[in-house]
Amino acid sequence: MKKAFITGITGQDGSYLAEYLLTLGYDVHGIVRRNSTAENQDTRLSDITSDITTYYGDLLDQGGIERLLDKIQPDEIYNIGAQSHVRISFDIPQFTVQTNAIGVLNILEAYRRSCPDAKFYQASSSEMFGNSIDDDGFQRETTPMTPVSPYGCAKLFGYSIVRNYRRAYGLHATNGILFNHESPRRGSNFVTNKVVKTALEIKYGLKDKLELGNMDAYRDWGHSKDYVKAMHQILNHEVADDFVVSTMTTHSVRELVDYVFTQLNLNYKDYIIQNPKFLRPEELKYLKGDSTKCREILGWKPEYTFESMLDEMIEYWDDQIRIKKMVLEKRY
Ligand code: NAP
Ligand code: G4F
Repeated sequence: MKKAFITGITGQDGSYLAEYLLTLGYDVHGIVRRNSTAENQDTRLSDITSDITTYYGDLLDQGGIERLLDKIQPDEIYNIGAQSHVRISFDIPQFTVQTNAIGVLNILEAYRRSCPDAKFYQASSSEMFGNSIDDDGFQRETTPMTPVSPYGCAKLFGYSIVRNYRRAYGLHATNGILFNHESPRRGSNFVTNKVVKTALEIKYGLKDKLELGNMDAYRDWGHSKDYVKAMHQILNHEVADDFVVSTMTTHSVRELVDYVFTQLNLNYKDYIIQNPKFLRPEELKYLKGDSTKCREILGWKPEYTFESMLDEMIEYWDDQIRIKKMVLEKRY
């Protein structure tokens, strides 16, 4: 039985990855950060808590991570934990850099010293490209990286130090350069889940407006369930390498909003308010990833489309908001 160690197991990707690895017969271990309220600790893991082993841990605590890797001796390490919100990285830049840059170095050092025969995956991001685009309108593995946020700068350090450790120490250390990916488990302060959830609240009369920032940014949006399969394939490729993972399509935030509201028979123009609070000091304007390398070498391709991913989120939030409305009506 192969052993996997996952940081960020309580998040969107970490929880889907844990479920996916269980279906492949893995023994899954992961770290959970100590939270002052236990109820907020592992809500996304509720279906699999008895099938996995979790430990308290934090990427900022290098000694703790090293002791765990020493004890578990995993075959595969997935470093998915991060402060993952780009706009919030402007509010808490030092914490973001500590976790997303120094945290990567912490776990790489622990890996190098405790279990150097394991394979390592680093959750790198299309945010590292910043506003750099190739002439054909895509970003790919060779596109220059010029990040435009503390988050992107920190992720670029993480990506670079993984490549450095691969070459310097011969470690099987890989990077997945993932473009945006979503699901019902997405945090509701990211734009997809915020739009879908608020549109349903409007439909059920619980809210009357949706406040957004820049609606003219473009993103290449896929589904997290497809992307965690790519993580497993990248780590298990015989040569440690870096791969872009994307749908190769792009949509604006406005198109996203229009699609969701139209599915609910609403006109988004009646409900949107632009609030500067949600703008970023510097914005990444356009993302469209070329994942040819990942498709040709690993045989990966996404099953979800932009529309089917959003339809699943709409269905999920429709159930949640309907229940919330019933509970509120019963209470008062
Ligand atoms: P997410 O839902 O925000 O999950 C992030 C996870 O990291 C959570 O479990 C969080 O735990 C944990 N974490 C935060 N700070 C930590 C620390 N100091 N030590 C240990 N764990 C910590 O993010 P996601 O969407 O699943 O993304 C997973 C990874 O992929 C992240 O590294 C993200 O930057 C990267 N990425 C995401 C996308 C995307 O579109 N989703 C695209 C490219 C790259 P708490 O709940 O305790 O905070
Ligand atoms: O959903 P977002 O916050 O995702 P963003 O900034 O693209 O970052 C996500 O994808 C990265 C990969 O490229 C990951 F590395 C990162 O961890 C994260 O998962 O924002 C998407 C777009 C942005 O252009 C933003 O300015 O939506 C725009 N937007 C407009 N109004 C908004 C809002 N974003 C948020 N979160 N909230 C708004 O009200």
